[in-house]
Amino acid sequence: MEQRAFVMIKPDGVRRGLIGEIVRRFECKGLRVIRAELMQVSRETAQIHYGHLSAKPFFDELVEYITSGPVFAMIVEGCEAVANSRSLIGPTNPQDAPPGTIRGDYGLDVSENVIHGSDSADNAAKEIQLFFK
Ligand code: RTP
Repeated sequence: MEQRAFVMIKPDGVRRGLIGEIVRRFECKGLRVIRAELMQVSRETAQIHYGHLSAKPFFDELVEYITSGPVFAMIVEGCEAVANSRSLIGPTNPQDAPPGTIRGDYGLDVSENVIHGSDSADNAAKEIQLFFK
């Protein structure tokens, strides 16, 4: 099924110069990047995006991290774009992410895990609206 996903290279990924490598992986997989922007996430947007984690002890640190520098936000389109993006990205904790996944190859620690991808079609629609208005 054709679908859209929201994917965001987080500030650590942008700082480390991984935009090209990560976009290449999505394109090689067969997903199309139909919109992309290097943007600074506001604290307000970060708090909405991570609202489901507001009770967690690491919430303030998470907002600091995601607003610490520009992110590369993308809309990715193609067959089962949500599930296929998640499989390219790998599990949340890079320690659990197998080599060959983006987090497995480029991340070390759960607090800076390089990239975000929507976990459902509903959240994809909400995130696209939030980040691209
Ligand atoms: P994301 O939304 O970024 O794709 O991550 P996810 O669905 O794989 O994981 P989620 O549970 O929604 O967590 C969102 C982000 O919070 C940070 N985190 N830090 N310090 C910690 O224990 C911890 N746990 C999660 C990560 O940046 C994670 O991607």
